[in-house]
Amino acid sequence: MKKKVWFLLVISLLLAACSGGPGGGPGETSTGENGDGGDTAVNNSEGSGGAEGAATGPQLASQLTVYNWPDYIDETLLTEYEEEYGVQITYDTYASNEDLLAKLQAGATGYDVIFPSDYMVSQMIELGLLAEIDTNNLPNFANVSEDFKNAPFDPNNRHCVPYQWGTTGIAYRAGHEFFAENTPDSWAYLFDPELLAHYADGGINVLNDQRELIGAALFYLGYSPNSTDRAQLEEARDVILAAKPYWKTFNSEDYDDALLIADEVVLSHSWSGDAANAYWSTYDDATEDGNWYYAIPQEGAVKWLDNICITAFSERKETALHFMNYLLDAENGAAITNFTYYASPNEAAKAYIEPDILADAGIFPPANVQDKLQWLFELGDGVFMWDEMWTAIKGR
Ligand code: SPD
Repeated sequence: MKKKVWFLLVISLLLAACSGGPGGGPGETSTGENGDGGDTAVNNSEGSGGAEGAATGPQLASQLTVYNWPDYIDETLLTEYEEEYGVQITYDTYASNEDLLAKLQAGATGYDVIFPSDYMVSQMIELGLLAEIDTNNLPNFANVSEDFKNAPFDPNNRHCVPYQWGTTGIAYRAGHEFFAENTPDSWAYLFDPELLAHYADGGINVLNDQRELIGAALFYLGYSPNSTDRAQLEEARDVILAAKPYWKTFNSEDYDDALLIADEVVLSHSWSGDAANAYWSTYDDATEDGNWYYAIPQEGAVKWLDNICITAFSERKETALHFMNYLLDAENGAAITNFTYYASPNEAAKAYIEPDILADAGIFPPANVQDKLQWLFELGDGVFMWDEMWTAIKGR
């Protein structure tokens, strides 16, 4: 199993000589940095990732700004794209869907390609933040599994295409004495103070993500993770506040690194790929085992799909579409999963995904686990109540 190298959270690849980054500060507008007036600025020959203009090749801009979750791409794909197509990529990262939305709403119009999750795609469509696409102009869209096309949050993929999917559960240090006897297969292991007292001194992390953390508390209480019932949300808030003194960190950006540091954390609310990375990064050929395991709680858990989308204000939509098609290439899709340890919705990529990853039930869960999973939906006006609960949780 290939070991991963962890990079800085925010990277900028081959910044244009005078570029100030993604041009995304509040109030800034994208005018095509460095005199790059957007698409049609550069003539490129069409390559394997070509999306349009079969006869003449696509007209690509000289730059593209990409805004993604941390540790969510094999960066060699970015440099290969830059070298092959002469497009310089500025790459930046965000920690949550809500951070992404806040950044765009604050006027960060410099981003071309973004990767929101399911429920956030619906929200962004309603807010007019996403460009429409025509998947007929994406030859590699044919690589995507039918199971992930035409999702309810984006009928007919009119705005986005699937990127990576996964689940949210509990990662735990297998060698810890308490977990030798007890499998944390319930959200109680994150929220019940009596249980927490057994291992809190080893360090517990929760995702710094309001839909995920309040959603987990709602599962624990037997409610829907999409609830907008005030009484249920207040109950979830109180469960979280009672458990909070036992938690060491609220971290969804680089907790995956913390899992690999001795004595840092023994249990973490975790996305499937980060737990799988911890397992495979500590895998010992002699024992044929890793130090971290992953459990999907019996009360149920979230299943999510992150998507590749183009912002409505992008001035390089043709280039963004070309990059989208490049990411949907079968071998490129496999390179992403082989790096991130998240599941790929790219059916054609499976031929190139490492067999250990394909066979890992924590990454590609079997049907009996899938039955326990639920999608998150957009909350409508209920989002204001969730924001209120989150402020109370983070503030106290
Ligand atoms: N390190 C990249 C993690 C991406 C996780 N996206 C999950 C969103 C679930 N709501």
